[in-house]
Amino acid sequence: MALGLLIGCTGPAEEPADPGLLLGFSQIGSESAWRLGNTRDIENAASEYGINLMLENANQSQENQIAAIRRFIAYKVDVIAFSPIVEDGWDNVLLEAKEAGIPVILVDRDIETEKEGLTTCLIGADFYNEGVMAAEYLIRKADSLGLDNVNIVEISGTENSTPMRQRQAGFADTIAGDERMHILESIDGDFLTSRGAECMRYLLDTYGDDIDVVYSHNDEMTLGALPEIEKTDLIPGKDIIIISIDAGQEAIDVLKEGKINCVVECTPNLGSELMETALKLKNGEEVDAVIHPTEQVFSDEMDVSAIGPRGY
Ligand code: GYE
Repeated sequence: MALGLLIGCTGPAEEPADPGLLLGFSQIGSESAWRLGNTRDIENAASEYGINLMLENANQSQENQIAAIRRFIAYKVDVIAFSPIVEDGWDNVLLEAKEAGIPVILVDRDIETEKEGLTTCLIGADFYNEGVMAAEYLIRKADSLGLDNVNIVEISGTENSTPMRQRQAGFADTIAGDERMHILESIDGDFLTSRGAECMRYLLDTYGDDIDVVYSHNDEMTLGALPEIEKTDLIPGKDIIIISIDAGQEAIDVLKEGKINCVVECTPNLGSELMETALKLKNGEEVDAVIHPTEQVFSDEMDVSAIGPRGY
């Protein structure tokens, strides 16, 4: 008791004033270092801002996410946030939130809908630009190696998710004007390490040493694919150019070992923006429709030893 009082007295400077805001957040799952980092960042930001967070992990299931949003509505939270696992299928539950007068923030991924005003804004990366940056790296690499034909296999993220669609489109649009570039196949790896390995086994069985490039939509799938390449006589990073997205610590370590050539950053640190936005909505203020963090590219074009700790 005495200790509690003492801690209580150590200062309003450290203790955030309680804004009296209850935020319900439905997270997709725990499929990647990115996702774990994102959950951690949102939890930390909530306690920094003194916001009460009801966080639910949907274990990669849209049904679980819909059920969580319904619980948030029943609890009468002030603001709902969620990262939609796929883009479609949200209209009914979001109409229920709208009828209950609860504003909804999209975190990380977008939805597809014909209905107006179901969500207030999106806080997340510009996935299209990530695909563009990955392709621009590849074009520079092909130039520097003097390649005249480049066969690419693409291991893509969860079907119908925003990062899958946009990373694919940004990459495809950017290589479209370059006659050297050919996508042999795009295959669904669901953002998972195990699927990345399975996809790579299939691709190696099918195309063997015709493969010049692996473009993988996240680090986990890349990290699953690398050992499969190493089981053949092909050397990742040398015989096959490896391009990944996320830039979590493990992938950066492998980039430093030379087995990955390029990793496009996707930051999971969206927590502060989420809290700021939730507070504005609670106070009836306007918010920006889209908030994109700035992101960079890490590659063998730079001094990779200088890349600092990533934090996820
Ligand atoms: O790239 C992947 C995660 O939506 C940006 O989801 C996120 C993606 C991220 O599982 O690792």
